[in-house]
Amino acid sequence: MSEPFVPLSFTSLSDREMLERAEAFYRGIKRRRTVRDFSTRPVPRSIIEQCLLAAGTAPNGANLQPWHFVVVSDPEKKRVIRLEAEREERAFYEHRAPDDWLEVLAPLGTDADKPFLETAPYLIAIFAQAYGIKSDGGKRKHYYVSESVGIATGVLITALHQAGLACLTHTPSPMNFLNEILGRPANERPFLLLVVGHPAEGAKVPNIEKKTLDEIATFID
Ligand code: IYR
Repeated sequence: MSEPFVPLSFTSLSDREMLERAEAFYRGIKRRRTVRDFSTRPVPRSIIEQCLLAAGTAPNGANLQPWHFVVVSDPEKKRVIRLEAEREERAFYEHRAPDDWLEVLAPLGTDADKPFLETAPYLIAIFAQAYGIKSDGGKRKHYYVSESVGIATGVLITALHQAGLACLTHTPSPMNFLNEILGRPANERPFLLLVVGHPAEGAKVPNIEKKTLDEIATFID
């Protein structure tokens, strides 16, 4: 039986070093942009594997790690996903989306056409496990599933950016079609479809701003 507790492996840094690292990280992460135009340039699978390992370190409810990542590079599967996603998106843009939603989407220039679902080398379908399956086939309750999978997804996006890749958080809604296409069980619900690759030559992104620190944070001293 392994020890229930082991010493924490932690490196304490000086205040100056911490600030330098925090600034350097912000300089890097603020260059991340959601990309919608992808190149067909291939990406070695080993890079995706490392980023997924990073995602799998995310803090989560009771360490039950309620996520599953399906990495799709097969062109035929990507084509089927595109067809299904575009069907849902057409319904969204043509009649499901309320006007106020379409209004805030307008500056982003999105529409129902999703060619990137075939162009980009990888689609990572992220599934949230509403409950687990025990070895005897019974259900195991999972805790803080959305929070856990959301955090893991954030780590994955950050890892991909750090590795030099671009991604798009795509949320066709509803996206239950992913369970069937990808053969995932009933305890898993699709959380997000991450489109991953290199940006297309000359790709453009919306000219939008992030909120200031004052707008996003309050300090109570
Ligand atoms: N899922 C649609 C619409 C969409 C919704 C939001 I909120 C966005 O930030 C972007 C798009 C689509 O992918 O086009």
